[in-house]
Amino acid sequence: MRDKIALEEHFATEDTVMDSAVFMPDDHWPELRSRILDIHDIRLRQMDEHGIGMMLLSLNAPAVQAIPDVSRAIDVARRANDFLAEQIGKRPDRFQGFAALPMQDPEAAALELERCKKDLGFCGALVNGFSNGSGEGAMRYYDQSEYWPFWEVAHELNMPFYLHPRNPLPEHAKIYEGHEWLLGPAWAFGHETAVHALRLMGSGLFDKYPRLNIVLGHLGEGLPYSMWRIDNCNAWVKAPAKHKAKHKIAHYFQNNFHITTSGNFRTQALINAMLEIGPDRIMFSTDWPFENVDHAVGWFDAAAISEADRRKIGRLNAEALFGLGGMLR
Ligand code: GRE
Ligand code: ZN
Repeated sequence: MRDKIALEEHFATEDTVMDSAVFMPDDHWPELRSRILDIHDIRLRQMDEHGIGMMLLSLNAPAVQAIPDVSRAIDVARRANDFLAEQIGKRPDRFQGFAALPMQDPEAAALELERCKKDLGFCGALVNGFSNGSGEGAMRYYDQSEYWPFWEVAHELNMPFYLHPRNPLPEHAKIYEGHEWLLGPAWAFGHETAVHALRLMGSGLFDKYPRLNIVLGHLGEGLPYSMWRIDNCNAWVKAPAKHKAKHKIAHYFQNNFHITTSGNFRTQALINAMLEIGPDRIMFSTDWPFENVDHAVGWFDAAAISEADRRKIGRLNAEALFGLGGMLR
């Protein structure tokens, strides 16, 4: 398929690039480093070669979210966003952007989101999971009440929010002790992110802000496969739901969430997702530079789905969600 749009596609700045080093074997780090710091050379060639018309770019992980010093978090986010805007300005027909946000300070995050929409023309935000709080082991999840004014701004600005993975803090990762291979993209990323997404759904946030759009990568971080069980386990007991939200969790998943194919190139999983969230809420992505564009595209272009669904997932859904109509070739 030509002219695909891809939206979990990362870059790094000199401030954040080393955050990605731990995820790569030493002998692959020079290659990843050159891929992630590049915008207009290797990346654009990959896009041309594999039928990607546009990438929506986002900062690498965990970057801003893992900076405990709030003023530094604000500064790193601002600089990354300014750099990204400059790069987009050189090829607005091929690149658009997601804001990095200093979620450690909800008010500063809302202001940066507004700046990124109004001054820089970004089409959403991408945040790497919880933010480090002050003090050892402190984590801030965005269902917490101090974040609701931030969500009000995101809702008002109609800016989709991509909740991207990060690892749990070492002091909260005891379950993985001695099994470090489970950290990162193999398992811990998805688990961490799925729980965060469920916290948002169960908090009642989407009852208050019903037009909020949250995007998850990796075909929904396992949630499509588990959605029925989350709402229907032990149904014979007929107890009321224990969460604060008005509707079943699946209601929010199907009305406030979108998922992408980043890093999960498996037709069986895609079809499960199409049956649970529907083909209108799934969007193509690769997860460059952590995954290869040819692996994502080779799979997606040939996947056993209808051509109408391929057009929606490959391009049309992203065009509609991010209002990209006017910017595309
Ligand atoms: C990602 O951001 O998607 C990512 C990492 C590190 C390893 C793999 C991966 O940040 O997909
Ligand atoms: Zn990613």
